[in-house]
Amino acid sequence: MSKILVTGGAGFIGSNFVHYLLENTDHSVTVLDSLTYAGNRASLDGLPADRFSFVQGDICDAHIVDELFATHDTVVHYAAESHNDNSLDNPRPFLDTNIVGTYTLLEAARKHDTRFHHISTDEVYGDLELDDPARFTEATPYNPSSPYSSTKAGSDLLVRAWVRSFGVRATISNCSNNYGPYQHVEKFIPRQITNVLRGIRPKLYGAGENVRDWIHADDHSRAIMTIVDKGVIGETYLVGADGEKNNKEVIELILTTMGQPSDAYDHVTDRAGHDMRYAIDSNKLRTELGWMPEYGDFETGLAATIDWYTANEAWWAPAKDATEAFYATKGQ
Ligand code: NAD
Ligand code: TDX
Repeated sequence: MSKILVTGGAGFIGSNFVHYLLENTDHSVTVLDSLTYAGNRASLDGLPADRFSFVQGDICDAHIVDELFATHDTVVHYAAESHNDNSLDNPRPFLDTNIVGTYTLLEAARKHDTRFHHISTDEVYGDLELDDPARFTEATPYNPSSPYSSTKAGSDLLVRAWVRSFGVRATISNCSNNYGPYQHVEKFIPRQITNVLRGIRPKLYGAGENVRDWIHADDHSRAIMTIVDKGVIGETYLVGADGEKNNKEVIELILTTMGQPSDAYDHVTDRAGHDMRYAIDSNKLRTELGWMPEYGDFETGLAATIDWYTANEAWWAPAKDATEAFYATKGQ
């Protein structure tokens, strides 16, 4: 039984991980989250008070970080500025949280000899061509495209350096695109589901040929606990569920699942520098640590996600208008 500190636990993947931990293990959990626009305390409502606590604070605040590392044996680090479109608009918070925040946590892990797991993204590898059969592996060279992905790449390199130079007991995982409940309405899948629910036409960037490799957030959570329990210190593990689909297919699937004509969407201004394709080879995690995704079927997971947004309008409605107003300023 461990005391696990989860940074960014009020965000999308972090909150799913906290729910997973409390339902499937006997660990106790503290969340450290500054509740930016992307954090939502309601995602953690109703959790058992004897095993769960919440601290509102910034991962760049060395004092609060030091106090929490002194009293937890394991840290799983999700906190980040996570949205590519925002990073094109204003990169500075990405440097502060993703680089300086990760540095602040690593210094505390070094001081307290804390087991540290760093959550990262497949976007650090850049993108692949549509006709390239290759997938990313742990040996793929870093080649990030956006301010977001370059700061995540920088944070990964800091973790590697702190392992090698200071003996910090850290592992890294790079995961593909997640979907599931509690994802902010700025992101592709929740934006389109909530658009349909609001009677707004879904918005596809450009021609929509860009491919993302979708994984359910619960499969990601299981992968992270597998790495925390069995991962080799200093190693990187890629996490993916063989879920490649292009954006046009996904938007059409959302529309038909929600009872709409499959062409009832708009093509809007493309994202600057838009990565074409991500694809993960997660063989190392599967063969060395024995993890397997449990959601074999994207259609079923997507239908459950649509049901969740339909049933939880009170969770997403407060962010919807401001999100659409921001996109409207960019013709998106
Ligand atoms: P999110 O934007 O939904 O949540 C981020 C959380 O971090 C929010 O609760 C926010 O309040 C918190 N936060 C931001 N800055 C902070 C700071 N300075 N101090 C404390 N808390 C802060 O993000 P997400 O989609 O859940 O992503 C979580 C992590 O997973 C990120 O590191 C991201 O790079 C990585 N990741 C995401 C995906 C994906 O598909 N969403 C895929 C692979 C990896
Ligand atoms: O309205 C939209 N229309 C559209 O076509 C939005 C918001 C997005 N898109 C496209 C852009 C991407 O090709 O859909 C795809 C997915 O977009 P996002 O949800 O913004 O995700 P992406 O940029 O792929 O990054 C996500 O996965 C990797 C997360 O936001 C990152 O945090 C993670 O690292």
